[in-house]
Amino acid sequence: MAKEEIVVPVIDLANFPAELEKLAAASTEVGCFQVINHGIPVALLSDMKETARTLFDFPEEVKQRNVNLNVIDGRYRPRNFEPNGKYHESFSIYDAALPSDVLSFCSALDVTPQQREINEANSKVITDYFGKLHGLILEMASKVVESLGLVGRSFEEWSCQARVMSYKVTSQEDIGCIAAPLHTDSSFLTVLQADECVGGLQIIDANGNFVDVDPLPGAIFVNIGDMGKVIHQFLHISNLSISLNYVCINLYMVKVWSNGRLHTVKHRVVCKKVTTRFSIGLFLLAPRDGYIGTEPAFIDAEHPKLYQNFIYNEYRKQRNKCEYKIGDLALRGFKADQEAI
Ligand SMILES: O=C(O)CCC(=O)C(=O)O
Repeated sequence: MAKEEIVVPVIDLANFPAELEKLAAASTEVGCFQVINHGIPVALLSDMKETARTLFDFPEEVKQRNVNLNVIDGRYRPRNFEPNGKYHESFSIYDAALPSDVLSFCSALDVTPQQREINEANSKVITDYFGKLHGLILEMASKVVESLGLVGRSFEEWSCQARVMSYKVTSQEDIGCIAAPLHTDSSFLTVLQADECVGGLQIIDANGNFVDVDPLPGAIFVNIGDMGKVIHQFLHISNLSISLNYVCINLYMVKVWSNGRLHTVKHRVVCKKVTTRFSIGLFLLAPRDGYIGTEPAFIDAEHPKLYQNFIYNEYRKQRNKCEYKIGDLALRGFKADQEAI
């Protein structure tokens, strides 16, 4: 495929079920897509970006108060936190699916009366925003699974981590440098408001080429993460073992039966402009009890279990030990034919 071709599909959320087949192709072959008509008001997207700007302007000691102890990497990361992290700074909210946790994130940053005043306005935007983004991630996860033939699956009980990110590029010499190294996400699914004014997000396409994701104004970028790879296995569906909507079987079973698997996309961020770039991501991580497993109903002789059941945080620990945050490396120790690490 030539580099000029559009490789990141656009999914119109107002056009379902007609888009299901396109969604299946995007999720199994490309591993990402941009979603339009997602229902999050454009004004809220730009308010959230402005709010992000004010959060990063807070003094360092205030930003350091952002700590979530119950998830690995659940805290504010200053620039240079990681060896390649010269440009990158981020806040974390866990569990951003819960309005109470989102509010705790906001109040943790109230230190001075002035910050409290700023945060009152910020809190409203942040809680509205993550309420809507959570609704979208649930809808997209269900639709991705439905596109492969499994109808009515809910991800309501899954925890989510949010990251509010900034990449500060101050010199022309930095253009072309890596702002976030190549990685896969530790989530099942990620929804991301990328900075449409700056760009810089790149994915690896089927031919191993880096391709720019040019954000469409107002669109949300969605990508499949490592847990999608593990859980894809429950999508190898036996028509004997579950009851499926018959229309879905007809339309999508061929894909599921032949080479149906979610594709975990590798991506990175490069410096494009001398400015500060903001992006906001929500990561659908794992069921709240922390266990990731393959549903027994979907394992059969032709589709043996690829991964052991494991605890999500154990996988995150392994991932942190890997020099490159690429899922295949972190998941090695969880293959079904191996002893757990
Ligand atoms: O900032 C971006 O556009 C991408 C962020 C990213 O790759 C991530 O959070 O996994």
